[in-house]
Parts: sequence; structure tokens; C-alpha cells
Amino acid sequence: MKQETTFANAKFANPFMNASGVHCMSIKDLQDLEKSDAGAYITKSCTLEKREGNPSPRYVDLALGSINSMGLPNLGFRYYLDYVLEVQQNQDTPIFFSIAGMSPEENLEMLDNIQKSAFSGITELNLSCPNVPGKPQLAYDFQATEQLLEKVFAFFKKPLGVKLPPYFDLAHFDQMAEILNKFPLTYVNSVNSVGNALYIDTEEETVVIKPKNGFGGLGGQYIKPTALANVRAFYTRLKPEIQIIGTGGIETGQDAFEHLLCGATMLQLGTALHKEGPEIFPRIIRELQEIMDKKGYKSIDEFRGKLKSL
Ligand code: RRO
Repeated sequence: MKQETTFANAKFANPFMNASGVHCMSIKDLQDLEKSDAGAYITKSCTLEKREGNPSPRYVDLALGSINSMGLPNLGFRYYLDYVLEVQQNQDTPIFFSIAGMSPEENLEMLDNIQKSAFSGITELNLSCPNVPGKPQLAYDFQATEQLLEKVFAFFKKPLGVKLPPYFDLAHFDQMAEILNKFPLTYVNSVNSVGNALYIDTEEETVVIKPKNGFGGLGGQYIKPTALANVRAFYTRLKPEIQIIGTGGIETGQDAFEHLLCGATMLQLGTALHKEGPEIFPRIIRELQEIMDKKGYKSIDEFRGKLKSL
């Protein structure tokens, strides 16, 4: 298999998966992904207690992407933990389990539960939800991020990745990479949506989503160059044991190829999966394969991370 990918010491048929938040809220959604051609899939970021999230409209597809302020709606930690414990019994590839506590303490409590459970998959700690009013994205606070990771790795021994927001300054890449390199992280997932964008309906002279007066996370084509920069910046700064998941603006085989060139190992689809549904997976696998065949690449390892400078 030409797109076979080794990630977190496990083998996946291809690098494609959903981004947490898209098509993964309910067991029905997750079963659709399970049956699809996706190489892996991840659950909706959860909190200890279930949450309704923000008022609708809270997700809008745009010509070049999407804007959302979902506000972390989810069915609660236990719902997803019970689900992943069940599916891991009948599935060879590890499942990804996303958590996004409203406080460091809540994250620590969920991680403690995961550590003590029989869960054998991969945990993603979301440090970058932009949409909960009054709760800043944790990973923009470098000191708080380091303090949390110190507490986490004092007891957490299972594979763990962090979902990061986009950064926009080389000094911030340097500082965050220096912090992340201190810990036995399995991976870094770059990027979450670009927080607090504003999209306007010119005709109506209004915003397009209700929460936060229209401010929401931007995804899709708008953010691909920012996502690629973040993948590349971390790939070139992190120790090689920390793998990268590339997320942001992946809609075609070409987008996937570019993320892989920058150094990503797994690839997550958010906006494009929301628009197209799980049928996107066979299409994008085919498109990536066409590019690889044309260029004569027999495996992704032959070009991963090998972006050339001028
Ligand atoms: O639920 C959301 O509003 C949300 C989350 Br948790 C996230 O991590 N990223 C995003 O764009 N939306």
C-alpha cells in the first residue's frame, strides 16, 4: 500500500482522518467514519459533563472555507470513553480520543480517568478551542501550557498529542517548540481554526453566525498557507520523536501533498469533510495517489518533510 502510514507506532492504511469537531459528535457520526475509507478517526473534543454549546447559527460554510463558533457542544466524557473502549476491541488501528476541558483541572481529571481506564488508543489534548466565551485559547499562554504539560506527564503514560492554535510569529514557534520538546509528546496537531475571524453578509449587512457577535474560528482554503507554515515550523523545530498532524485547508490531493511535504504524517479534514461528507476520503486518496504516481513516489516517506528552499 503506497499510502500506508506509521504513526504513534501503529500502521494506518492512509494518512487521512477527520478533524475533531467534524462528523464525530455522535456514535452514528463515528460509525460513518469507521465504515469510510479514512485511515483513522477522532472523537469530538469533550468536557467532563455534556454541553449544548453556543446558539445557532454557529457553523456556516463559505465559498473559501467555513466559520464556526460551536462552543464545544459534546455528549460528555463518559459517552466517548465508553464508545472508544467498545470499538477498540474490534479494531486493529488505534482510535483517537479528543478532550478539551474548560480548565487545566478538568483536563487533568479526564486524563487521569483515561490513564486508569483500559483505553489503548491515542489521546488528543485540545489546547486551542477559540469559541468558549470568557475562556482564552490555552496554547496562546506559553507559561500555562508548560505548567499543564508538567502536571500531565507526571502521571500520564499513554500516547498523547496536543492540538495547537496557529501561531504567526517566528519567535512564538521557537518558544512553543522549546516547551514542547521538554515532554514525551507523541504528536503535535497544527492547526485549529484561525480564531475570532469575522465574516460579513454584505447584502444583509450582518454577521453570519450568532455567537460572539459573529466572531468565530476560520477554516478551509483561507487558512491553508497559515496551516502549512505551522506544520513546517514545528517539523523543523521539534525533536524527531514528536510527529506532526497537519490540519487546515486540506480539500484536494494537492493540499494533502503540500502538508506532507512540510512534514505532516497524518492529515485531518475539517471544513472539506463538513462540505462533502465521508465520500471525500476515497476522492482525496485517489488524488494524492495520482500526484505520487506522476512524480514517481512509491511511498509517502520518500517525500515527507522534503520541502525545498530556494
Ligand atoms: O466546538 C468548537 O467551537 C470548536 C472547538 Br472545541 C475547536 O477546537 N475548534 C473550533 O474551531 N471549534
